[in-house]
Amino acid sequence: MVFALLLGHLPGIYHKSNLKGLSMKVFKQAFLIFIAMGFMLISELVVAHTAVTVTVPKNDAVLSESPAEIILRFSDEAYLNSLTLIDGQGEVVPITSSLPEALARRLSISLPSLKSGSYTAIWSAEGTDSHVIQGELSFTVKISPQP
Ligand SMILES: [Cu+2]
Repeated sequence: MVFALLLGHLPGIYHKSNLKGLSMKVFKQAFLIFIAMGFMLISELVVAHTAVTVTVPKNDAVLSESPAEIILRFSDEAYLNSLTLIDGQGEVVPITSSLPEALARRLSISLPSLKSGSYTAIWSAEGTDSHVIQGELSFTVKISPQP
């Protein structure tokens, strides 16, 4: 009787423990995948893509004279794809000088003489890992009238 009961339960126990072992294995795998994904996410954030570190003028700067140039400084070498300067009326201000073509950490864009007003430079650059970096830089020129 006890033997029969044991025998009857045995496959059940075996099956259960096997299932438990299997689900544990699946759980462990899922956990490892989860950890790996976490690491991938973190490394994606930590592995620094080229980023702009300093701009001249600074964003939102108020300048007493027309800036001679815009300087974009990057954490690593970058190419300038484009730079568009827009005035306070939304009109594109033509940049007469040629844009820098070389790969550099410091990109300088010579500006034409600007009159008083607000300006926004919209730029796009590309790091050596071919990720596109975009930014906007706004500044105001406030030239005090000559006495
Ligand atoms: Cu990148």
